[in-house]
Amino acid sequence: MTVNLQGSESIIGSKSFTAVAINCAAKAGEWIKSKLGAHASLSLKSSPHDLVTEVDKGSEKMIRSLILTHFPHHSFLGEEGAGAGPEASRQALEAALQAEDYLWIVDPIDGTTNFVHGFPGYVVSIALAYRGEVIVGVIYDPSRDEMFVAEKGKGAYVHGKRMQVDEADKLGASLIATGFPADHLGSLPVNLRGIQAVAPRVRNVRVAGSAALHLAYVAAGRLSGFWEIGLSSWDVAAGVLMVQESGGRVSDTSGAAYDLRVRNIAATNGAVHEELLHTLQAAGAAGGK
Ligand code: 2AM
Ligand code: CA
Repeated sequence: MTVNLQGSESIIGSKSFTAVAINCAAKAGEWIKSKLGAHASLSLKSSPHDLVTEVDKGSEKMIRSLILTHFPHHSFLGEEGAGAGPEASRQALEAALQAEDYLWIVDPIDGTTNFVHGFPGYVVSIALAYRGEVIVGVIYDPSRDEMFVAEKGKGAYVHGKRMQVDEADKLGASLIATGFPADHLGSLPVNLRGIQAVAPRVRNVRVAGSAALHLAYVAAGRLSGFWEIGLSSWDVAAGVLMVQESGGRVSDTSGAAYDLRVRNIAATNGAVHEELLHTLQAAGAAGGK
């Protein structure tokens, strides 16, 4: 780690940030998997497409309490602690960024719709930011028992092996993913325009239902790129670091540098980045601010 644990930062056993993140993701992921097909409640958040179960809430509670046990002075932002909708998500991020230098950004289940339907592709995503810059990112996929881990400046790994983005040098040789967030009024039409423009130009398109998993797959070289309009910080923070540490490129869909406030994201192997952005922009599919 470039940022060291100091004094009161680590209360129990001086565990590293990354070790705590991995431990939380593994524990929460196993628990989520044990609840597959057995969740009791299903609530709607901002719309009928925006689902939450008691398993999302339980997972967040478990992760939060473990993290705060180790790092009681850190700040914590989780999807289920924030209100529903883009504005609430923006406000929750701003408040959390003001609070402390160290901020944990957690999606307790990314891919809740998959989880509810028993479709593999739901993950736990945990990121740690220091003064707004992501320094640790962990994504755990319990269906396939895959732990993706990235540390700023130290690379990204899966199954203990360093990840590397793929070598596609044009969209025509690329497998590209996107997604449909719950906001059907704002994001859906833009994402559909994007698909219409991108699909004829690429080898194929995948829509697996979890932004975090898509980003981990870009890092692992299983996808050449991913874009999506209307995401929140917890969907992407861990995966963004993973792509960067695997030699890829991340920006917003207008080409501006990534920061935690970015909601319209493009992440690729680097080589196909400009072509993807141009395709989206030419189709009016890059979204607004
Ligand atoms: P979730 O499963 O945690 O809700 C699917 O296209 C991706 O969009 C998933 O990563 C999903 O995360 C995310 N997503 C769904 N609804 C969203 C919303 N209202 N705001 C931001 N991201 C959302
Ligand atoms: Ca999410």
